[in-house]
Amino acid sequence: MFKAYKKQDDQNSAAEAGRVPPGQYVTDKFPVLHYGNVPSYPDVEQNWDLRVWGELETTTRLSFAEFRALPTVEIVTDIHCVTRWSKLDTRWGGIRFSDFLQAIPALLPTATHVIAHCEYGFTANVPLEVLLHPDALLAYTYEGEELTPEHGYPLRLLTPGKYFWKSAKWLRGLEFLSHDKLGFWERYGYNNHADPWKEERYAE
Ligand SMILES: Nc1nc2c(c(=O)[nH]1)N[C@H]1C(S)=C(S)[C@@H](COP(=O)(O)O)O[C@H]1N2
Ligand SMILES: [Mo]
Repeated sequence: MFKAYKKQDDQNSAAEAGRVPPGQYVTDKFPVLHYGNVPSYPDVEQNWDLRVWGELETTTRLSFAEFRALPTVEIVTDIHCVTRWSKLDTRWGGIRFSDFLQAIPALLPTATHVIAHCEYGFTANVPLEVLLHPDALLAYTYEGEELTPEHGYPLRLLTPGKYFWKSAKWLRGLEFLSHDKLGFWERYGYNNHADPWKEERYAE
């Protein structure tokens, strides 16, 4: 065990020191990881929308065109998968989550958590405060290009400071809750807090 960690540490260049959480190694590849199939959208304008419901004044639904008309930003961040690969300086574009909140009906003061609902019933739970970080995006470009189908086209969540499983691909809905509720991987034994710096990989 100790030797394996030591070896990985040696592989990381000095420039990366302090940017790679414990037990992670850096890769230049962009692995694809998910449960189940990759959805396809032959006519995305017709076959895709984003629903928003729960602890807010009214439920709403944005069409593809309405969603893509919202103002966008680009951010550069490091991503850390619980299976131990990390990728540094990844560039993502999309709508900042906090800007998105300005474009939808007002949240109720009771809202504390968000469930990302994805194609085929996949879910991920995230505290609202994590999504108020400026790096939290509803992302649809990667390195300046539209997301590829396997990386989440037409929309994924980007959840800063958490293992990458909370960055839910193929997002179709956001549910605001007044309490926490476990998502898909969290129910399968992943740690609900998912902080890579604390190695919160699995539930106790
Ligand atoms: N809808 C959906 N999103 C998902 C997953 C999934 O199974 N379904 N897996 C998560 C996991 S475990 C990881 S590591 C990342 C991987 O994203 P990538 O394939 O773009 O590298 O997606 C996350 N988002
Ligand atoms: Mo993952």
